[in-house]
Amino acid sequence: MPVILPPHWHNANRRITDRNAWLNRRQYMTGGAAALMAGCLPLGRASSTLAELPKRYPYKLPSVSKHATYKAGHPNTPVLTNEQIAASYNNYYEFTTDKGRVWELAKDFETRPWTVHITGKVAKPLQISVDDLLKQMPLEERAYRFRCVEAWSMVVPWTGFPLRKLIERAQPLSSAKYVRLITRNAPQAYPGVRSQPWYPWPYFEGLTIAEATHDLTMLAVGIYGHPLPNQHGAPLRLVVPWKYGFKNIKAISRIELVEEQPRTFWNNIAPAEYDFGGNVRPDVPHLRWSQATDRDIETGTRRPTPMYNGYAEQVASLYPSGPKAS
Ligand SMILES: Nc1nc2c(c(=O)[nH]1)N[C@H]1C(S)=C(S)[C@@H](COP(=O)(O)O)O[C@H]1N2
Ligand SMILES: [Mo]
Repeated sequence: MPVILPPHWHNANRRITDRNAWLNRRQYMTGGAAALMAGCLPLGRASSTLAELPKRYPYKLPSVSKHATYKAGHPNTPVLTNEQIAASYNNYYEFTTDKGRVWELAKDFETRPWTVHITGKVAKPLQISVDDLLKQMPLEERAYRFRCVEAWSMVVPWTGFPLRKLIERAQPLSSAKYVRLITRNAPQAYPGVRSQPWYPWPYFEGLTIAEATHDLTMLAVGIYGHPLPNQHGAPLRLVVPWKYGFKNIKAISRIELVEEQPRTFWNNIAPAEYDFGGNVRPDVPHLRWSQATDRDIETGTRRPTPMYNGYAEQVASLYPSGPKAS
């Protein structure tokens, strides 16, 4: 599979964490140090299952993170977050609202067979298996800062491809103005769907066609150089780094091109708190907390949240009338 080295602005402004160093740290952690380290993980549990995670991947994705020296890139993506910390602090309400437990509840979620449907205002509706996508799409790795509306953030290397490339294959009609994305409808596989029937499942999100076809917008199939673990949204999830985390829908099974602005899961539930755009705006507080800063999930350090999460240079052109209009 070809690996495309992304432009410098996709990347952290330091070396991506060396994978061997990461593995060595894990080996070291199997001793008495493991218990000590476990206490350091915010909400995470360094149980053997989580520590074993990488060994369970059936195959490897091309990764640049083990050998690439990333050039000085974005000032707001200083350090790559520790993989296990990112893998044990997740929002995925289909499993649970407890961020520290998603990884263990999601362990046995079946992601094969998995078909993605692209329908709606397209000349060529498409049904494609995730395995064919993996074979056919040119995969690349990009380190992005990720910012949840709850004011925490991390920096992780995603493997995937621009959503645009998949949309183009379906040949959108000129009437396609928005893209609607839907998580797999699988109540039997999702304990949180069964225990929280008041939510409008399955999870659904949306973007304008310009946002969906923007170069920064990715469909991710991997993280840290291997396939996505279930808690991160396997087998396929959206990554839009200038928007709040809730826009980054997981376990996508359907992509619809539509004429009208679609509803979204969180906008449906709490329209006063979550708008369709979901753009990172430090100047617009959430009804219940400030968005001016965010907390790095590994270091606990707070940074001032930049406009559009630091991607203003790339995305401001999407919002020519200014952020207020978006
Ligand atoms: N299907 C689905 N996708 C989802 C969510 C969810 O609950 N269900 N949570 C969102 C939120 S609020 C965040 S912050 C991110 C978290 O992604 P991560 O766990 O990979 O860090 O996933 C987003 N995608
Ligand atoms: Mo979030």
